[in-house]
Parts: sequence; C-alpha cells; structure tokens
Amino acid sequence: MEKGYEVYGMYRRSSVETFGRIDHIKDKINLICADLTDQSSLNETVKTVGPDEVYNLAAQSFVPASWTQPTLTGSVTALGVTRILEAIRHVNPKIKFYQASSSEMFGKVLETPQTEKTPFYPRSPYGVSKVYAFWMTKNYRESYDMFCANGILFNHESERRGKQFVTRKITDSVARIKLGLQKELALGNLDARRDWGHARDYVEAMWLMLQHSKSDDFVIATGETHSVKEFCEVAFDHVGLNYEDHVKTDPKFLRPAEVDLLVGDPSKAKKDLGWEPKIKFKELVKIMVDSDLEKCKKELR
Ligand code: F7E
Repeated sequence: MEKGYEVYGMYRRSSVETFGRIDHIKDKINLICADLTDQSSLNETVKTVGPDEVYNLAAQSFVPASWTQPTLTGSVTALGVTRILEAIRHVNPKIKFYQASSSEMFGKVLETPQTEKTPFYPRSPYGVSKVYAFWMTKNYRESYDMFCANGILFNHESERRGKQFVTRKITDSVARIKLGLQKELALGNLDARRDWGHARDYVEAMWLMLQHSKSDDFVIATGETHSVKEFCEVAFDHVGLNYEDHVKTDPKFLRPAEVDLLVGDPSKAKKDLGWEPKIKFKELVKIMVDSDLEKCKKELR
C-alpha cells in the first residue's frame, strides 16, 4: 500500500473470522474469499481482480503439522501453487507471479552456505511440497514464457509471527516470565541453527524480484546462523534474566527428522536486486521481546 498499489487479499472461509492481524488496514484493502484447494475459486479470483502481480505467501507452513497432515500439506503447499499458476495462465499469462519458496527445501544440507545452486534435500512433507512448488514455478517460467519468480526465503520473523514458531514462542514466554505470568518455557531441540531475518526486509526483496528485468530464483537470507539456545540467551538477557533458570526441554517438541543447520548466501540478491537485510539477529530478538512485553502489559492493564 505504501508503494501505491491497490491491494487484494485472498482468505479462506471459516465460521469465525480471523482477521486480527489485519484489523488496522482491513478497510483499505479488498478481501476475496477463495481456496487453494479449489480451482474454480482461484480462476474467478484472478478474473475478478485482474492483477498485475500475484504474491503467493499461502501454505500449510508449520513444519510439525506437515507430518500429522501430510496429504493436506501436499494439496495446499504443493498443488495449490499449480492451481494458481493454471488460473494465471488461462486468465492472463502476462500477470507476474511470486512464489514463497523456502530454505526448508535444503533440509539436510548438501553444502554450506546454501545458494541458488545448492541441491535440495527436504526433510519433511512441508519441505517436499515446497520443492514441488519451486519446480512448477520454474517450469511455468520456462514452458509458457511466464514471469514466475522463486524467492528462497530463509526464516523471517516479526512481532506478528504465530506463537507456535520457536522465535515468537520464546519472546512471548520471556515477556510472560518477566511479568510473573509464567514460570517455565518448554522447547524441543535447542541446538538447531537457523538464519533468522526480519520479515519487513524480506517482503521488500519479494517486491524487488517482481520489478527485475527477468524472472529468476533468489536466496534471501542474512548470511548469519544462530542456535535456538542463542536466541533464548539473547531474549532472556534483554530483560535481565538467565535462560538457564527457565528453559527446559520436552521430547514432545522434537521432530521425526530435523533440519540441523541453515545459513544462506544472499550474494545474488545483492548483486542483481541491490537487496541487503537491514535488521540483524540481536536487533530482531530485541524488537520481538519489546513488542511482547508491551502486549503483555496491555493485557495486564
Ligand atoms: O522451528 C526448533 C525446531 O518452527 C525452528 C517456517 O516459517 O521457517 C519456518 O520453519 C527450529 C527447528 O521454524 C521448538 O526443531 C526447538 O529446528 O520456528 P520453527 P522452521 O521449522 O524452521 C521456514 C523457512 C519455513 O518455510 C516454514 O514455513 O526451532 N525448535 N524447540 C522448536 N520449534 C518450534 N516450533 N517449537 C519448539 O518448541
């Protein structure tokens, strides 16, 4: 919206509305009800809106849920992308398409750092679905001469992240523990390492990809890797607490297969798009903890 776009958002029907995170802008955007598992609703949406650019950020995106609901994950996260591509191809193949590809495609990494040339080795039904969607996006680019870009985005977080994901789970708990609302935080694998950046920076990269002279694939990352344990250290330390006094591990949060280490090399995005991340690890953690402290204080008031 800041860039002057007329924005349309697609949402799934549910018996209870879940627009909490867009309440402040709901009146300024257009919302259309459709579903990635329903081809005709996608065709109608593309026809009705007549967009110049489509950004597909939709998915069943929680990795643990992809083992308990593997075929649903495949239908939404993998085949859903083919359905959007088909809708675009039939309605207007000139529409530019962005696919949210993921660092989870690298899984059990075959080289470090990971680049656009690193082979994929997904480690979950979610990762496998994203690999399928990546290749369909690339194939529509090559087969139909469509503008289809893949952003291979490493973990991107923010104050608005869902509380199931490890970063927000930690920062929300840090705030609650600091304010006396909670005592302990139970986590799974503290040694997993991720390349964590801020979503605000990464969304700018998505837009830049669609303004580029040709569609391509780009790794979007900070180039730094940190463990879940380090995330805890920095987050608890920010409010004057020691994580070792509060964090415990619970096997319930371990995964059937883990992605141990991710770190991306964003050189190509820097060279071709002039993109660089502005917010680094420690700042990201502090932004998230401060925001959760504010939210909890408001709740208490
Ligand atoms: O886990 C470990 C867990 O769930 C990060 C999605 O946006 O980024 C995200 O996928 C790490 C894993 O994100 C807990 O085992 C330890 O190693 O925050 P996460 P993710 O699986 O990396 C990628 C790029 C996407 O594409 C995905 O859609 O943290 N971990 N203890 C834990 N994780 C969770 N969730 N909860 C724990 O208690």
